[in-house]
Amino acid sequence: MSTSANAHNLPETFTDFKPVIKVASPGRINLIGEHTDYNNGFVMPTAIDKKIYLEFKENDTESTCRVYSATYNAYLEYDANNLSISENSWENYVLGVTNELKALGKSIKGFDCVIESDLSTGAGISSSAALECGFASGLNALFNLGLSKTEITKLSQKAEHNFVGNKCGIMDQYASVMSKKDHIILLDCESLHAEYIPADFKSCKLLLLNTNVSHNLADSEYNTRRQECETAVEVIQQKYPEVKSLRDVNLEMLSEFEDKLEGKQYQRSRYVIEENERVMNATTAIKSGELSEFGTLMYGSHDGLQHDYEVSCPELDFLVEFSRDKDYIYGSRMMGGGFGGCTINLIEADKIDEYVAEAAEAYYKKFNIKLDTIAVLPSEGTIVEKL
Ligand code: GAF
Repeated sequence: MSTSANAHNLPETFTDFKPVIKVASPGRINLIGEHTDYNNGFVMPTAIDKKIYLEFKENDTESTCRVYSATYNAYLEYDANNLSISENSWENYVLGVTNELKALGKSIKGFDCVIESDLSTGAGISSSAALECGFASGLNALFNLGLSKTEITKLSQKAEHNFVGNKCGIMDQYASVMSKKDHIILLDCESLHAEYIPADFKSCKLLLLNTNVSHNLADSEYNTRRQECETAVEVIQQKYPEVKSLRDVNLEMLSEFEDKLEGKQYQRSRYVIEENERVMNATTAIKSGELSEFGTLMYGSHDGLQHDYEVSCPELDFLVEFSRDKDYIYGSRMMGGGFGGCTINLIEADKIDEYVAEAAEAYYKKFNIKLDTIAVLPSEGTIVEKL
């Protein structure tokens, strides 16, 4: 990895950088199961072949940490023993991970790190988790911290809660670290039990269409949705104390609380319960090769996210609608937290070029925004190499 020092007076160490650890940390897609992870439910993600690459070496200082993003030509220097939240959001992923390592009592000395990426940000393919998990995995290897992969996913999630302020679930970090090439994961977000299912879509491929919008509601609305679900659980617990999360609630039970739940808590909860059920049905459909059934569930997921959970946006809805009457597209839905980013589509491989041209033209006509495609393959989770 070569570095360029144009906009910064980078320390000399970066002009002749000799790393000892190299990490490839992937983004993720999610086939179905959206906003279910923080409700202890089920998701179906996998890592993709678009990644963040990080290289590390010690720098012989007691606690000076130097991080250079070659992709963004951005430089951060901080003291591992004196951490505080930054106003630059990307810095908080790095600072947050360092903070969680310290909170676990792990000893970190000074180091230099160079980051490069071919993972789009703001596209809903989880560049955040890739950065957190990649950074944590690199420091784990550099300082022999002895953390397991599961510990890395959990501390990265905590970093996002405590430094970035996004109360995310565990899906993105888990997928980024634990995925297996050519497989998707059926993940139980309560037990963290993972079933690896071969990603066999016959003559179809997964295609991401990037709206190239990222509405800034995303973080605040995300935390509000989480809060609505947790409050609903508190109300349900008054009658059913054994209920720990919406995962333990079925639609019949929920209907008893229709009048007691405030605001939109009822429709949010109904969506989560139905989405968990869709993930289970999608698992059966994929295992038995029923792609039409799987696609129908994808559309059902989008409808719930659009109308009940209300985390979609006009650009995503337009693309999903555009696909509905095409018999070579089995399913389409918004993916990730929402309010922008990508749709994920299950489409006959030989129709991709034709469809993308048609969709891009219609999308540009409607929104005056360029539509991008991101070709993805189910890939291996974080790879750490000692050089
Ligand atoms: C974001 C979060 F980070 C995930 O934890 C998950 O909740 C997802 O939105 C929605 O399914 O990617």
